[in-house]
Amino acid sequence: MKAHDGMYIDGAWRPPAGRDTIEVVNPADEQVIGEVPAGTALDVDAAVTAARRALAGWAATPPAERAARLAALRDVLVARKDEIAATVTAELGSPLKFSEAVHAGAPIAVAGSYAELAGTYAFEEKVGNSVVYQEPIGVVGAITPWNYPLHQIVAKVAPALAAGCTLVLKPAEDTPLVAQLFAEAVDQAGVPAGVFNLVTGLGPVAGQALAEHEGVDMVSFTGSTAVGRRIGAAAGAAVKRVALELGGKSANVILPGADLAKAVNVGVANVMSNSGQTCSAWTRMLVHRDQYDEAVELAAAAAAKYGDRIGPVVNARQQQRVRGYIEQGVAEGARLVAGGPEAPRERGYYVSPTVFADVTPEMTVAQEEIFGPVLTVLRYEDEDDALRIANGTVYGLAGAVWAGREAEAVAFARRMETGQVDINGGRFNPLAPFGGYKQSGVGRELGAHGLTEYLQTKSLQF
Ligand code: TXE
Repeated sequence: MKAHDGMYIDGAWRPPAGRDTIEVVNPADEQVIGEVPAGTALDVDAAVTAARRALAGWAATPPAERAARLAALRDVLVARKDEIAATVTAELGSPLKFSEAVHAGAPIAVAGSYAELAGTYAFEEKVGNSVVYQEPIGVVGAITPWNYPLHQIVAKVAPALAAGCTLVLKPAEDTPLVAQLFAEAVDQAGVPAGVFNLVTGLGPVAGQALAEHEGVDMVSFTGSTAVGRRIGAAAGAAVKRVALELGGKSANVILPGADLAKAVNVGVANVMSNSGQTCSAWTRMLVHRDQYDEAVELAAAAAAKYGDRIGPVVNARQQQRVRGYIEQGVAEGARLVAGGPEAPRERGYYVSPTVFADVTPEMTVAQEEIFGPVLTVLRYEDEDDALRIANGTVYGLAGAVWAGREAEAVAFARRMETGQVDINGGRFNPLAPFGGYKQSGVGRELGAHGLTEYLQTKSLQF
């Protein structure tokens, strides 16, 4: 795979300050497919300096021109869609069809939505005898994970650019190649030098240097709750804006009267897609006790069909971690009805599509984010019990409700402590705000809410 040996800073690929590199491995066959430079605090500093220099010019660029650059960026991503899909498949291991539809498709939709929003958003508003201006927060440090590597990048970069901010991106070390491709796309789209900068590197080195840099006005982070907590604490101490998209343990609540087979099949597909590496995945299926046995049977059959169709998880560490959770589920008394801890293949970081029945709400597999193809099926007595279980984790990122009547599903969803709920299946909407209640995070991404995160407000009184 093509890889740059430099950092994209101030509109050009520049040699890194140090010599260390990071090997990029294809998790499907464990082959090294490229290497990228491991950035240091010096690279981060150079990138932040470039972003700060570019800030005044980009902030003063009329929104219509920022919108035009975003539209150009979307067009480049469309033109390079096949390359994006192939790159994500090589470094994340996801099946090519999924990479085309989701790993390339979603960021294109999001870039397009911000091309429109940048041109229509009310950056200036009259309120009584005041004029209220929405101004860019400044230089943004964006730190992204590997699970939806391009989507996570675009969900931060596009609204920040629309808002008039400049950025430094530190992408996940497992998936830096699509981040380099994205930097090329930004360049091709004619975004001025210094507005977007890329530093590849390790989290505790380059990531931490970026999060703690005093030239950064806002940190936008997506990743583990443990790292998010530290970044949030450091931002609090420095009194700087922070946006955190963290873990989830979302509930898929199937109310009596719903189409059970559909709800179960879509629910299983939701958890298995991207090999379970989705922060919003519906990893807890909640079923009424009268329908429980039937649902478990359907879920086991659906998971068995996935067999070889899902890709591996991203690396050996994650494979170990997921298999460890499966072992713990068995040890705590949950009943395996599909899959299990054994690696299904000798080569590649694969995990079998796994379903646990007889899961009780306090079990580790029902409380912690596993981030692998593992579904837990829980039994509830009545609606209040279902709600208690649904709300009974530290997380609150997403969820689903299925019911015979839509109004019934909506009423239940309104009582859930969570940021996004799909009603009877739902459909991805790039304009719908996405983000967490409770420990799933701070702030929202996507749509107008996502743009607001990168703005600060000034009012003039007349
Ligand atoms: O995440 P990390 P990991 C969850 C999921 C997964 C677990 C561990 O449960 O099993 O986290 O994944 C950068 N300062 N999610 O270890 O380490 C890192 O380089 C600054 C959920 O891969 O949080 C990468 O760019 N940055 C999640 C990013 O943080 C640091 C998606 C995420 O990596 C840093 C991914 C530091 N000290 C994992 N340490 C979601 N919400 O979608 C690391 N990083």
